[in-house]
Amino acid sequence: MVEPTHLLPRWQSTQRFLSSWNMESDHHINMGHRRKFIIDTDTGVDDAMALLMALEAHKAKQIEILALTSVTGNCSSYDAQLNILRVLDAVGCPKIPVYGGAKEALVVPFVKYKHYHGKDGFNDVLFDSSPDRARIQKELAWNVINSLTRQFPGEITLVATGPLTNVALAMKADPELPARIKEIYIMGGNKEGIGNITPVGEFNFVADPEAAYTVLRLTACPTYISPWELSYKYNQVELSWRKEILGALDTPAAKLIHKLEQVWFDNWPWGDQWVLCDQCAMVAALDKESIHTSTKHKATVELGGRITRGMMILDQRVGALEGKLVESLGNETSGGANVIVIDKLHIDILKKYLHRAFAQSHLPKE
Ligand SMILES: [Ca+2]
Repeated sequence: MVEPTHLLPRWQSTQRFLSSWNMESDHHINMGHRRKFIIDTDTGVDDAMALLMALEAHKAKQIEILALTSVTGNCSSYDAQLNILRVLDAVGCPKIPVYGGAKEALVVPFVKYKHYHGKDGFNDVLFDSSPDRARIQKELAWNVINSLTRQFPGEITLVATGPLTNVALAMKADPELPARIKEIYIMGGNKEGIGNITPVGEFNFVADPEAAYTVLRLTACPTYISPWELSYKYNQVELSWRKEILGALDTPAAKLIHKLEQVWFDNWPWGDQWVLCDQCAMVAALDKESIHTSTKHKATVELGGRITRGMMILDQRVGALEGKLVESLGNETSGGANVIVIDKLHIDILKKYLHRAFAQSHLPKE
């Protein structure tokens, strides 16, 4: 379908990004070119699964992970680094560089009253050994995001599965960064005002609303949002499939996730639904064919509000997508659509990537 030009999102006004939006060109990329990834993570349990999905694709040479950066969210950035190393070691990828990142939110430090992933992000389960922290690189997240995108302009897919603090800092540190990123996949925000940490707020956006606001305001490439509603309401993967099919796998990757998730399974509140968050953003990043339905929106993030701080706001008024209502939004986002909200995934493709992630060997595929 040829879209009317007045509905084109702002990134499509820049010719250089046309190729990253075009499915035909994606097919070409998947056929011969190894896509480059940076993954920014506040490594909780769902981040660990998302990382395993990416690492399997890395080992299969579908993608190349250039850097893993940690951010404070589900746990401290410090603990997130250790968790990343544990995941890397489970699948034989110890050489992928890991970088530290923001220790707190941009403006208002986030105070957690409930530790859904335990205090350490990995449900406080015990391990026999601990990876060597000397493996953490000296360079910091926002610097490495900027330096790698300078090295590979227009080539890097950025996947953010935690609060957007590092990404916002990187964009603020170098205003040219948004033009160098190929595409961004974010787990965060909400499209129907359904919350998980506040009545109307999703955790990653509420943990650092100013960072989410900044990234949505400055982004200049196709920016995919995997919102809480996709995880909670529109993505029905059965817990019984998780337990019977994935539960039967005993690779080191599967054993790691079994151990982490068991804490939740002992007191599971979601019935026969296996709630997935970062995994949804990751499968979309790995394989666009997994996106069943998506909608372009002009989005921003509420920074005030007694109850609504951190809520993602979609401007659905007539004229918003064409960029005609800039003044009435206080110039928060210039132009029209700035995000693509993922409304629904192909569950069979999501399951395929999850199964590959759990089933992968603990050895590198070299
Ligand atoms: Ca996360």
